[in-house]
Amino acid sequence: MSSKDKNLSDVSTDGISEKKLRKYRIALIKSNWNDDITGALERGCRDYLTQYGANEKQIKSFHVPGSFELVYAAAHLLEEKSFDAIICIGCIIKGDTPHFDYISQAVSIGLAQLNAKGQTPIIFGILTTDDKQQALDRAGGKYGNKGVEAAATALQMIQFAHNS
Ligand code: DLZ
Repeated sequence: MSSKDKNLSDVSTDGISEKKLRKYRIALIKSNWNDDITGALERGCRDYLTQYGANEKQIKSFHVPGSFELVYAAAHLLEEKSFDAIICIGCIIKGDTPHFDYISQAVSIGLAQLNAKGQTPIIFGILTTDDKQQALDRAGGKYGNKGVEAAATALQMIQFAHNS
């Protein structure tokens, strides 16, 4: 997770050549809730993958209404077995009700359960923040872009899945 102290965007992707990368298909599921933030995360994610050598056809985007729906969408795509990594992008911001806790818990547990199947790497590109400013800081602001980190993590996990 992007934070004051840690950033995964420089995660090592050594060993995954452009030629190798061309074989892989990546699903990018974006939640439309807090769209200004998730749009920036999605762009960061896509830009990183294309800069790394993936072409547009290899990255398939899907949009869902809110982060809660990411679990269903990821489970659905997992069943299809046509992707080498599934990146989930969302932004859950604390409000006046306990909604934040229910949604963030459901999403993190749901995605972790799918990931634990060991079938396809599921990448957790979801910001869970106290306020909008913290989200902006991590969506291309002073703490980088969590979407970029999600993309770098996906490449590393694809490499892991295919070399282990
Ligand atoms: C309802 C809701 C609320 C209050 N807050 C957020 C949020 O901060 N981030 C987010 O991604 N989604 C939120 N949602 C929507 C839920 O994720 C979900 O889409 C609805 O409860 C319908 O299932």
